[in-house]
Amino acid sequence: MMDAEREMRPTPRPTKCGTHLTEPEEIKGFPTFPEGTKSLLSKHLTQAVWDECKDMTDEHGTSFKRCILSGCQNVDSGIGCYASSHQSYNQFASLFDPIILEYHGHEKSAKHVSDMDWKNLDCPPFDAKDAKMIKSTRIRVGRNLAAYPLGPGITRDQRNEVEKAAQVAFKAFEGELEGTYYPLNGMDAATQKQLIEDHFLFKEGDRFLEACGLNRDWPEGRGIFHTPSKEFLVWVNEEDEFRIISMQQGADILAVFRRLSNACATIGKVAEFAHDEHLGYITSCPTNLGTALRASVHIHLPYLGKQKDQFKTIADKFHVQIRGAHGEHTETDDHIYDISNIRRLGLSEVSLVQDMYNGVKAMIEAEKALAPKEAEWTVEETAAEPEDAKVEKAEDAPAEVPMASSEPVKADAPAQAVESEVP
Ligand code: ADP
Ligand code: CIR
Repeated sequence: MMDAEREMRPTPRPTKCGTHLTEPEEIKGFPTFPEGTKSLLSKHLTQAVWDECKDMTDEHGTSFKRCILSGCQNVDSGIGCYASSHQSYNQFASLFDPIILEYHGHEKSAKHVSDMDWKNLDCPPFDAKDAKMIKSTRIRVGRNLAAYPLGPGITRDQRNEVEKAAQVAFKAFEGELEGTYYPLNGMDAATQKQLIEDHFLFKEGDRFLEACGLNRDWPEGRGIFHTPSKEFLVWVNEEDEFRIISMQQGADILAVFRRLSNACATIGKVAEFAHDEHLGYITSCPTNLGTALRASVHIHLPYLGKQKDQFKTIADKFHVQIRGAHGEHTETDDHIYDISNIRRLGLSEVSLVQDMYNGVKAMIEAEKALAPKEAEWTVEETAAEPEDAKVEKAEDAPAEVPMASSEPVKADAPAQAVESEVP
């Protein structure tokens, strides 16, 4: 379009954001958010950024409007945007850069560092009695193939090619990493439900992912690889093309990290993942950039869980976040919390698992100090629950957990001050 022609066109009226927006093209004018919207998108999508990017597409043809639809539709988003390709982080840099800076505290000139050597982790086993509070441990990383767009921009054929490439790569796994790939397409409903309930498989229908195009053609091209023990798993074509997961019952964080680090070294030899010096591993959600690592425990904290302020203070101090135990955006109804590192970018994998270990250790100490002396801190023994906690079940929990509001950090705040609710 000629400049003169563009100047002749009337400026579209601002577009009100909300659930009525279902397609990117419906965002015609500058998006306006309801009062009280706290997403980083609403903060950093200025008129100047909009004017620059509104008609842009990335090198694969996915539009800027597609990248922001999630946050324009879901005004309760913490972040509100997804990248459609590695290149879109550069193409739409005027939006992504300030979001990355605010969320991660990672300057444009900063380099990402990596260290997945489990021997560098300082995590002596927990005392046997303390370890009983921890039900299970899980560490995952996200990866995407360098040769393809990210999920929001991938075509159906490309997604199926990624699934095929994944199946080839899985052949490299040996010993405790050897397993079988199960496509979601054709999996019976009962098996799928059980795998989700047992925390092994992703759920379907996330509204944030739906809006950015990540759920297209579901369930085709999606699946799960796992070992017979289900202690090592890989999700294929969910939010990222690969989610590599090590998990097991109990509190042995070192064993879980050792398994993950061996698995990543193995698959890294047969698959080329999208990566650069500044952003580390490239992921569709800007919150996961860098390590794309989330190390978590499911831990029973009936006393500390009741002390909201203290719980949140410890979480902030040790850079961990508190989630419900059934995945992101879930609540807890049995005093079991998901405690995980909140930082992802600019720090090594070892440092982030260390954050989680340190935070969990501090929470265990706080729980012991709050519990009556005779109490036993086990998941099974609900007798240890405080009396008022026993009657407070799911319907009361939402106001309490996750602990943090979704208020974004101040521009000068360090990354660790970011909300516990996302990612
Ligand atoms: P992510 O894959 O980003 O870590 P979710 O929070 O949605 O995202 O978790 C995915 C699944 O993994 C959920 O079923 C969740 O309960 C399970 N999960 C997470 N951490 C643990 C853990 N420490 N032990 C057992 N299951 C876990
Ligand atoms: C949001 O902005 O709140 C959602 N898009 C989720 C952001 C972080 N979570 C994630 O990537 N899993």
